[in-house]
Amino acid sequence: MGSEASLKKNAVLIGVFIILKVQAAPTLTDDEADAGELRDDILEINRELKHLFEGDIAVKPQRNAILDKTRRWKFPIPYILTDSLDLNAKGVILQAFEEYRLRSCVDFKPYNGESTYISFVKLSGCWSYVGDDRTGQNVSIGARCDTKAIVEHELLHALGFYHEQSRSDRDDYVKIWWDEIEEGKQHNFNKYEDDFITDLNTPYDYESIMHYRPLSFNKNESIPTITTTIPYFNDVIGQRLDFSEVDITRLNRMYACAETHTLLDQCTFELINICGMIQNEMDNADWVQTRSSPSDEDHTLGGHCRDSGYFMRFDTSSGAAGNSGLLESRILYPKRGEQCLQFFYRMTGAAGDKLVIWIRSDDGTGAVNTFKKIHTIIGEGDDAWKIAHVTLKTSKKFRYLFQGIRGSASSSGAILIDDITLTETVCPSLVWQIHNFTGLLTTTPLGTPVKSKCAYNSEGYSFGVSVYPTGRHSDYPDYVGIALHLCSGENDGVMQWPAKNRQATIVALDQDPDVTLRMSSTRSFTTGRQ
Ligand SMILES: *[C@@H]1O[C@H](CO)[C@@H](O)[C@H](O)[C@H]1NC(C)=O
Ligand SMILES: *[C@@H]1O[C@H](CO)[C@@H](O)[C@H](O)[C@H]1NC(C)=O
Ligand SMILES: *[C@@H]1O[C@H](CO)[C@@H](O)[C@H](O)[C@H]1NC(C)=O
Ligand SMILES: [Ca+2]
Ligand SMILES: [Ca+2]
Ligand SMILES: [Zn+2]
Repeated sequence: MGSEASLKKNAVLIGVFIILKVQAAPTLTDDEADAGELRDDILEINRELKHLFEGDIAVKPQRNAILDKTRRWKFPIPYILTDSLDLNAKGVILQAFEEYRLRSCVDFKPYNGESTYISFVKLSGCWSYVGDDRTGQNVSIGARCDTKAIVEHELLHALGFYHEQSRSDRDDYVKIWWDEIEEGKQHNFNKYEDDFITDLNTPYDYESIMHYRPLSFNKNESIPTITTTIPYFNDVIGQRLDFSEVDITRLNRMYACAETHTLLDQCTFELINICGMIQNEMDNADWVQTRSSPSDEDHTLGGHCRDSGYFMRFDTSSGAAGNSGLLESRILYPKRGEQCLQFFYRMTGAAGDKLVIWIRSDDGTGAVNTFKKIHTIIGEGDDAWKIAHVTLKTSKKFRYLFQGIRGSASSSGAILIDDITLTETVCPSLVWQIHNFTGLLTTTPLGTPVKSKCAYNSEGYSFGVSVYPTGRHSDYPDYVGIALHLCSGENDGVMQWPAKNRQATIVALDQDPDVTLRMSSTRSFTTGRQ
């Protein structure tokens, strides 16, 4: 996907989906949530620190990290989360590890006496060394550095990467305004020649999580020190959502990654082999790979391209009530005991058509034959593309299955599925899809929330999310506000109050069908300590 397209898609979808993952329990009502991109970036946080190079690199680079193979890590990398860290920092470090495991072969494990390791400490600012020092090294996650994206950035330094604008060919892509740089800070804009670093045969990447922002080390708070040759990217450089596509390509090239740790399967149904899925032959109907039409658009392309975009369709307009068709995935081999199956579906028939998710797993003899019903979705007759997250818990080889069932003899439509992702990660506790967000933006006054339904986290606390489409304060009119609140739930008499030391993570989900390319906006916070 072109970088411009992917960022546009991302921007359009922020606020459309709110996924809330409460690993323990939610915060109290009206806690001031983090102000999104208003948050300072690494360089502002590190402003007073004198011992750093390029803003957040701990030692002046004298040896080349990116070309010197002795400075590459062996996986898994042993890590220590020291007691100095804030609770929220510990949580986001673990989340950053999971993003690496989803997209690459990089892996981490708790330290157990190894000679080389990463120790996460809360010192002043956010910084790292470049490459493996082979003696054990610190990564600082100081005050205000506790976001997933900042941890991802510092870990890319530790893995051997410099900032994007220090590439040897950077002058073809960005202009450095030397006169606008604060006195004595010019060395932060050094570039390295190609005998020192390699671009791993990738183009200059304005979207990189390793790029400076326009106002880095500036004298005058409104005048940039770095601007882009293609003006569009002035608003893009310095993004701190997640890895870019090129960041991932480079990481996987440098470490010769052949596979990722937690991605089991994904399918957009664009190819005729339908990702190796098969039709069950014991039932009385089949799913059909179907091309988008103006009346039935697929989810991947959303009807933007003619004669392309495919999805799977189960017809519910004919046959007897109860007719069913099973679509089965290929055989998959899980490594963890828990998976999250995410997919988009649309039910255009009468209310009552059913979409049932099954797994079929190893029966003990090596044959994948033991069926287990996991989740049933009943059509509401409302015709919209919806997202589903279904938790599977299997540690044996298995297939996942979609069963379409015609609900009644009067049904007249179809069940469609598209953009499936199966990862060995934990599903969010609450997923909220806000339809027609554009409409809400025009009709909701400032300071007015839209509220989600309440949901339970894994412990039993009940909570919900409020979204302020036009913001919470007139000071920040261009921002969407998001807040978490507790709901009264059936476990209230049993739960402990107040709910302290819990972390909540709110994600505005990028819907790129390739989960490894998603650049969602993510914020985490923890409830107060005693
Ligand atoms: C890491 O930081 C700790 C705490 O400041 C310090 O005692 C230790 O020497 C540092 N280790 C290295 C390798 O710099
Ligand atoms: C910053 O730049 C603006 C616009 O050129 C100018 O009006 C202002 O005086 C400058 N501020 C400082 C502190 O130099
Ligand atoms: C979205 O909401 C606006 C304002 O309420 C309304 O005018 C518009 O028709 C809605 N669009 C869709 C597709 O529902
Ligand atoms: Ca598709
Ligand atoms: Ca069949
Ligand atoms: Zn950096």
